[in-house]
Amino acid sequence: VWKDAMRDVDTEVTSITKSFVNHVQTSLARQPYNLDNLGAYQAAALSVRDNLLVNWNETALQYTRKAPKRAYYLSLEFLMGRTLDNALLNLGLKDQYSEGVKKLGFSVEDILDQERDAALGNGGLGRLAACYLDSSASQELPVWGYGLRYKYGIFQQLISPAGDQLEAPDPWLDNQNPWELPRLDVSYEIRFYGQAERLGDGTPRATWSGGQEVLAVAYDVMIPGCYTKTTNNLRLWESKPKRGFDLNSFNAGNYEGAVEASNSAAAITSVLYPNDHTTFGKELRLKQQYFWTAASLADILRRFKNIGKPITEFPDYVAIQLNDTHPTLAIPELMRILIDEEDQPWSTAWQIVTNTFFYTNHTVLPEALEKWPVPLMEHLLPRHMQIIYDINLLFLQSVEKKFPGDRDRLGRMSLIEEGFPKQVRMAYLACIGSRKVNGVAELHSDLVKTTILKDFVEFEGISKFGNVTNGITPRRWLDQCNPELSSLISSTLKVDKAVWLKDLTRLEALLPFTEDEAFRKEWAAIKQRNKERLAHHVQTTLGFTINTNAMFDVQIKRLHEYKRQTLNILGVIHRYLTLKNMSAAEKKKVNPRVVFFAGKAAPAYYIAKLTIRLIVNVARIINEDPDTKDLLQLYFLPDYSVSLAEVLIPASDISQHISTAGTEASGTSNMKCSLTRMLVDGANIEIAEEVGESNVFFFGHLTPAVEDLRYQHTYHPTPIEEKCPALANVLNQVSAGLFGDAHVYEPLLNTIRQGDHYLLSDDFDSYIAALAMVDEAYLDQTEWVKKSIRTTAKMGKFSSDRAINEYAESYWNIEAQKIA
Ligand code: 26W
Repeated sequence: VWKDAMRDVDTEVTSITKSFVNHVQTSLARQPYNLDNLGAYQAAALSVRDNLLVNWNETALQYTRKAPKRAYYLSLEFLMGRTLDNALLNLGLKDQYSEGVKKLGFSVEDILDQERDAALGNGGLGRLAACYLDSSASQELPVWGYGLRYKYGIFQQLISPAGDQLEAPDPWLDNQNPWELPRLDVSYEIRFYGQAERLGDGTPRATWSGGQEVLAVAYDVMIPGCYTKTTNNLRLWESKPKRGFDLNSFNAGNYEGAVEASNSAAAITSVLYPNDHTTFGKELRLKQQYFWTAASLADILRRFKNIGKPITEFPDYVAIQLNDTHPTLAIPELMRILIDEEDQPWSTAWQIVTNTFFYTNHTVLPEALEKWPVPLMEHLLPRHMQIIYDINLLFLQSVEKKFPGDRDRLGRMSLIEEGFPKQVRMAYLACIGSRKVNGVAELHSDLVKTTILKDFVEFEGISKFGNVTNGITPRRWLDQCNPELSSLISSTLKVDKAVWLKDLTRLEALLPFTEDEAFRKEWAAIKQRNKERLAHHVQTTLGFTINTNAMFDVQIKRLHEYKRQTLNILGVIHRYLTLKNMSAAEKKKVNPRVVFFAGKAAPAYYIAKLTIRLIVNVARIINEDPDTKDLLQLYFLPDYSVSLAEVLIPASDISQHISTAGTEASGTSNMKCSLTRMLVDGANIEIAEEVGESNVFFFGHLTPAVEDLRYQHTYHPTPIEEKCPALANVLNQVSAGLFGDAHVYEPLLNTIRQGDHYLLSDDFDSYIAALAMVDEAYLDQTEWVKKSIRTTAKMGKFSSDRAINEYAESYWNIEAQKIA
């Protein structure tokens, strides 16, 4: 329907060149004949934006007219990457634009390459939010995102000559952002600090006054669906001072004082916190969380009020998804509005709240569970702290009723953790304030229910707790980043990509083609060209020459001990040492391998940064060693980003997902790499269930064994020399300075020698054995390509369309809206 016969491509191309030239002259005020690629990108983006705006307006209008129930996705991170290519593909205009700009003397690739990533996120959680927006629009669901418009996104990663990670700011807005619309007319006043006083009139009401007030101003980002008119909205808030500056101070000659308030207001949305899985209890971060949830709720409430329904019907029109605990303050904030401003009784307010919110947990690592010090909360948000105490009191009373006299349980379940200082447990607040709670893969959701929220399952009943296995958008992660594979699939299946991209289970029809030699050849040839594309990229950006006849092995994700990049690099060293001891004849049988790492470390995460340094310095030695360099190469690619992932993933033969069992909630790059992968964690088990165990390489201990092993490490430690001589040897070589810096790596190596919390010494031998199996399997190229095809064919489940439909049906209760 979308690609209807009425579309006349020639006319489209002509109107594209017209609109392009028009934007060059009138929006950019430049001349078409001496335009550079950046100018061409801007003109093309503005011209595409015109298309999006028409659809975006119509979508908004229809939602307003029909007033369906809507869902709002609150996420502190949206890792969007680039927009132009995605928009062109979703609009079905890529070919027309390519031709149009070619006529004007540009290449579409060069133009696309000018765009800076919108990198308003750290890793998995932020990219998941971006995939869900794409799927919501593509599935025609009325879903809006709410986030913050950080002036600086995730830092740019540089690697110093010594191999250390350095961080530079990410000024992504410097060249202007054609994809956002400032909405200076949409703004809200947000209060901090001040005094809260209960009215004491028999109602639960209180007043909150004084303190600091800042403005939240809306910036809207269009989210086009794939082959549909539906174009949803991502609303990002920017902070601004309520008054430009203090005129009294200015007039009194105190110029610095005059801009101080203005600076502190602007600081709220100035930078994305670069921490993944760790909190530091920083006041500015808490300010960000409240600023964003308060502005979003005010906006949602205003829209609801326009429908003219009684406030008790709020949950019939609004579902709010909390992406991890970061937006949990929305719960006491909605209570505050309902009680203090709408004059609702407590029980009605709680009823509304607990039917509106849904909470997704993304990690069970204890250090990643957010807690805020009570004194900080009391100071910054005095009214919310009162409300949290009230919620807690009533909650604990009902627990006491169900489990009389169980004091331990009350202590465990309290929203307030005792200690100095006391802390508010945000995951518990999110849990009791929500209609439903879910994890992000079967294994992870089970762990949520049996570990961190066990008491809550016992108290509230199991039916409140569910699972929605993560997904990824096949538009970006197949069609856009691997266009040749996409067209091979369409031509082989004789199905337009408009169909299979929106119903990824159709890929199953590829299975019979595993037996088709011509198809397999083409499949392998595309992989080869993708490898060359990556090699070219590395050559031009870093100056390294890569052996494209080797197996490409990637580990691409945030640096974290639980993800075990260390296991991988120690495995590489083991391989290197083994190669060094081989005869020429033995070496002939070895399959060359290139190992790529990419990923950022939190700036204060010392051990993660040391891992990067080790990788870089091992690479330096290995890549120069004439004995081995044809058989083993190692690269750390700096500044991992969505755009770099789009080049790396289609080129990979194998991707490593080797976290300690039970620690990775889901993982999503495992889905993107849609070929052979490793270990028993997160969604990997479900991937193996789908694609078949023969197409993945598992190793190591399983989740139930982890606790026992850790107990052994603590109370009956065995020296590594005894337990795992191969690993001991590798550690000793590093200690001895084989890769330079003799003592520098000791703190990293000691995490394994002492405690070994992530069980490297337990899993090392079976890890090496699994890698050998991978080598073995790769030698049989026919079978290897079959594995690759089978894996892709069975990836249907991991489309984010499937995931978002589960949320829509089983959580939010919203329906698709056809935009005419
Ligand atoms: C406040 C500190 C903080 C910051 C970020 C705590 C926790 C987080 C995130 C929840 C970390 C994260 O990104 N988790 C990842 O979420 C992905 C999407 O569900 C999963 O695929 C990953 O397994 C999980 O680590």
